[in-house]
Amino acid sequence: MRAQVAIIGAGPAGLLLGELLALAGIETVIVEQKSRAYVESRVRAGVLEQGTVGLFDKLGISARLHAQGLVHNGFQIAVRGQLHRIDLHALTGKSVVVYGQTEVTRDLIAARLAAGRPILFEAADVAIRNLDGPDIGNTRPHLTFMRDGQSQHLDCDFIAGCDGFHGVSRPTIPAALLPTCERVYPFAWLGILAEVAPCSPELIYARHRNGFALASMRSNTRSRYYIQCGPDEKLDDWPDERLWDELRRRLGPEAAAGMTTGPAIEKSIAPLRSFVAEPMQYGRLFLAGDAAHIVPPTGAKGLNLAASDAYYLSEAIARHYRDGSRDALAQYSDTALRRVWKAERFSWWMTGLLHKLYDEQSFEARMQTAELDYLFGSRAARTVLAENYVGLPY
Ligand code: RFL
Ligand code: PHB
Repeated sequence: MRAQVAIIGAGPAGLLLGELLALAGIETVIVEQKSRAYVESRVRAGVLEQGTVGLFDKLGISARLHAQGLVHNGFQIAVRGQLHRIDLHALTGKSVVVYGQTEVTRDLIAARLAAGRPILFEAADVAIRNLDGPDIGNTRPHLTFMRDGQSQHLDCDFIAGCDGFHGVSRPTIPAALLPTCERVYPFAWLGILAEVAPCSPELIYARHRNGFALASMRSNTRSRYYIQCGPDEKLDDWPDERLWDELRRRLGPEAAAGMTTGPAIEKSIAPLRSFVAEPMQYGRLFLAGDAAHIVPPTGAKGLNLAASDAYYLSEAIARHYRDGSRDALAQYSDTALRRVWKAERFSWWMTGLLHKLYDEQSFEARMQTAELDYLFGSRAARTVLAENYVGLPY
């Protein structure tokens, strides 16, 4: 098999990249280790920046997104039982769209397969071969993998490593040439999805002495909630009743009054981490999305960064095929990382602002309270929060 660009991973980064490259007339093959059903049912992100929605518009695949996605012009922050609104639209002129990652991947996969562009699902032992050094040289790399019991070989000009945090792409790069920067937070998020109406028309981020909580949604009949828990806690520690009780407590009386409870359709615990590997390129291998960086989900940035990486990488590759230049390819990492680091900063800041990290009487906890107080009293501070939340420009 041969493609101009071999893409590893059919998550948001790989799928978006594939469609953006197709728009530029560039052939791709996506190699994915899981099944289509598995990829389409992975419950994760929910908030899309306007820039991410813009990419769907550009690809001409945003009809369902606009029909079913919920436009949110603001969100709430609950502190000591009181709600404080961050009016995104008034502060920035922009809004976000609540549309689940499951729907994002479903739309992208449907569009790709309808156009006859290949996704090789259930590919095992994917390996990157023939990367001959850090520079973009002339040697062509290839992929090998197993599919339907047969070993396969995919020749290409470039490889896009879009295989998430636990993929093979990043570990293929010699560690000595790929410095990483990491913060593992001393807590996790327990998430629950339930077929019940949301407790509030807007997202509520709560800072409570027991820990953080978030009320989100997937539609007007499906809710997504998260609470901060210990990194070693187990799902068994959190039977549904305990979880709903704690959500009511942390989100405050107004949210509690509007809350409908119901059985969990999905329940999972995710550790929180900030991570960046740089550069996002080694030879003809380019990393995009979670393969290169992770943010804690507090700022709703992970999927949106996967989208901006896919955009920058598609532009660089398209320019290369158009005018033969390697400059754009060589600059991809720096260009993408400038936006990545700002989102890392914002996600780290939002996480520190809203989670229980310290003893309530500690200096740090008092700083957190003072910062929230300042935020609620200052339009300038709220504007800083809002312009980061809706997404910095590409
Ligand atoms: P993905 O989605 O992990 O996709 C990688 C794909 O690569 C495949 N793969 C391989 N394929 C072949 N060979 C291998 N060896 C492979 N190894 C892996 C995987 O099967 C998979 O299909 O990475 P991508 O595309 O970079 O997308 C990143 C986003 O998924 C992620 O950043 C977001 O989900 C993060 N995130 C959020 N982001 C937002 O922008 N807004 C949000 O509201 C938001 N909420 C969240 C989140 C992540 C969460 N968790 C579970 C960490 C909420 C949560 C709870
Ligand atoms: C979600 O709905 O899954 C969600 C929303 C906002 C976040 C993180 C996750 O900050």
